[in-house]
Amino acid sequence: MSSLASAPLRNDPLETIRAKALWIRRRSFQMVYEAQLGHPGGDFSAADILATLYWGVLRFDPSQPNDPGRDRFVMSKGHCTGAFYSALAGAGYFPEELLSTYMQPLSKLNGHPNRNYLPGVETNTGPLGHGLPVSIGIAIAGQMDSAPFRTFVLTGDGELQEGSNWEAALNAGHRKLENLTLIIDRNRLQQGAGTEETASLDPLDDKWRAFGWHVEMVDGHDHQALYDVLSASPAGRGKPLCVIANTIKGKGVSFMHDNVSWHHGVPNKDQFEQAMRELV
Ligand SMILES: Cc1ncc(C[n+]2csc(CCOP(=O)(O)OP(=O)(O)O)c2C)c(N)n1
Ligand SMILES: [Mg+2]
Repeated sequence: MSSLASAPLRNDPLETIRAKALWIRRRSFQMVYEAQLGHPGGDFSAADILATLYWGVLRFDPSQPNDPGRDRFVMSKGHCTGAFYSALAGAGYFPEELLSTYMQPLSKLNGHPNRNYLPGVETNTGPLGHGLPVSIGIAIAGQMDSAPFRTFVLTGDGELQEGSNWEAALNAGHRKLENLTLIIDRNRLQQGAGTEETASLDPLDDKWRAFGWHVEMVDGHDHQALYDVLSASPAGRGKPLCVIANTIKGKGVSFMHDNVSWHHGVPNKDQFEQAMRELV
């Protein structure tokens, strides 16, 4: 029997979540600076979501990463490993020192997360459009077992152009997977351009409703709002939950805000130092 099945929410105070979000931004940007590789714009749009999940919402024990009662989190926007690995290390899944090996030859910390290398990674991601289908499989298994765990998945918004998401959306709605929560990092930018000029998604909330989901829209940088919507019990909702988190790509560093060149841009020394001065 899992020790986590009836564990309380992690429920750290809001100040802790804020501090961890800042730490994720600083630590991930250092990783990207040292490796001269990464996706810092999307790391920063997701930092507050990840901090709220790992320090406010998810039930997990990093010393028992395979505990059957754990909540599952799937980082479908798997290119944003700077933020994801920082969150996992900060949450205790592996030593912080490992973060310094980011992208190095033979490192366990590749550009895309690999469940065979790192505890806390539920499934390999990076090729966009797979995290939601896999999460739905996990949620169906939980539903069949009447298991109490919840499954959370974070996708990008550009990622939703992958058709696999919409097949998954149809199935989750049909199966009324109330144990499943999709969070969309709605930063309105993808690689090289805006989502709306590439293949428009709006009205995004209506699309998910039409597929049988309950939809909530929040400010994806407001920890309290994220906490409220993600921690609410799904019991009795009878539908999967889609949280559209409105975010800013590059959030936290002025010259990166909403700037598409920081999708996979990497900082020089001056930019890194300015970012560290701003991220306080
Ligand atoms: C199937 C697939 N096609 C292309 C890519 C290359 N790629 C990596 S990130 C990205 C854009 C993703 O945009 P979005 O989902 O909006 O992510 P975010 O803005 O949060 O970084 C692309 C095209 C990929 N990883 N997988
Ligand atoms: Mg995006």
